[in-house]
Amino acid sequence: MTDPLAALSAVDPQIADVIHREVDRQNTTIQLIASENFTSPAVMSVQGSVLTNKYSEGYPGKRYYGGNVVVDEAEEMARERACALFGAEHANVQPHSGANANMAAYLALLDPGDTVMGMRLDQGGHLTHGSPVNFSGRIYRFVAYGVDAESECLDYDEIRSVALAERPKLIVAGATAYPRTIDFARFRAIADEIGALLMVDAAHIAGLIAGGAHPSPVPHADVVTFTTHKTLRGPRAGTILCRQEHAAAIDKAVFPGLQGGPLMHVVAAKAVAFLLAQQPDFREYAAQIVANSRALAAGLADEGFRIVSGGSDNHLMLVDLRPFGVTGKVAQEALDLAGITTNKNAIPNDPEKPFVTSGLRLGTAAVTTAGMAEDQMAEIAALIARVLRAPDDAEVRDEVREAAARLCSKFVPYPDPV
Ligand code: DSN
Repeated sequence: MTDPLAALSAVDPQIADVIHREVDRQNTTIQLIASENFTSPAVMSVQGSVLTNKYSEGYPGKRYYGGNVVVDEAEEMARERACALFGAEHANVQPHSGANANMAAYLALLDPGDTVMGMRLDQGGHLTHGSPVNFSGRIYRFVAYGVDAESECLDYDEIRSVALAERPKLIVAGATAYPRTIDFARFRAIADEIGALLMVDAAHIAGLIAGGAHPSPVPHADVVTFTTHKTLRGPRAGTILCRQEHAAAIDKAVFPGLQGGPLMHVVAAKAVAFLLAQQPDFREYAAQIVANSRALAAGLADEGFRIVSGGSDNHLMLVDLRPFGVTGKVAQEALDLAGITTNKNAIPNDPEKPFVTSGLRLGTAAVTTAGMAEDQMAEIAALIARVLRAPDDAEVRDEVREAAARLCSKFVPYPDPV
């Protein structure tokens, strides 16, 4: 087969080599980062197309440049497919990322200094949900909610108490490290009680929602933001869904409020991802992600790890490493050397610093795309335990790396050159 990077190799062999080696890394090591996935060759071909050349500031039919008649169709398709997939009234498919989508939503709905309620970063939220080092925490007055100390699940009575005391203009639901189902109807009821708007950051679970494996926030939220590259398996980017009453404000916030020209090659790739997520096999995929997450969590619990909140209802779990006497940092580094890619993550009320942590966050979206199922999750749990019982043992790490490569050779995400 011809090497699709042959032209690149002739111009820039160093970057071609980086791509070859990264394909090899993704094909031969186990990918368990909860926010990652293996996007399809179809999506990647659109991202590498001539659509990258087009300047399209504005929206379909109302652009600031000529020559948009063709790409307008791509953005219309992306908008229509996003609305159909999620049952939304309006979609803006231009945000370059999830952070941009959140920034645009705040710009549309809030004034600087307004009070907003979001989930604490160290208990599962996101930087853009009010961290003091992020624009969100600097421009708006964020108040935080977290998880219950005992159950490690969202405590809706406590969330309601904070909302009644603080009267935020906007409540942000959604998380980057929360392993349980989120009750969006409860959030709506709390928002309604104080006359607040409700925004859901569904970045992590967008694919589960599309595939019917997690309840949808769309009927309950004023605005839903998400990324398209996590469980949704599309290009690296963001999207905003909203009720019609917010459509004009959201569109104005994205452009000209926040971004210039949209990345039309990525907008078109989002259209492809939305189409693929409408297919029946995507529902099977979403259900298998959750089945795999439950199986991996159960396998790790059997090995002696403590699983935060006792399990997983979605694509991810948080693993408390303290029973093994290792930190998240040590575990991530040892597993990396053993061919298992993970990220250290704070667990609720973590005594360690954020760069060290006592936990790992593991997700099953990518391994499920590769075709792995429950049996492989049990195998992976055993490999992780083997490494973390002796994180400094190079021989163990080498043996596990070989075992991981053997496992991956049966589930290769990119068997053809990309
Ligand atoms: N970096 C993403 C994640 O890993 O969850 C959030 O932005």
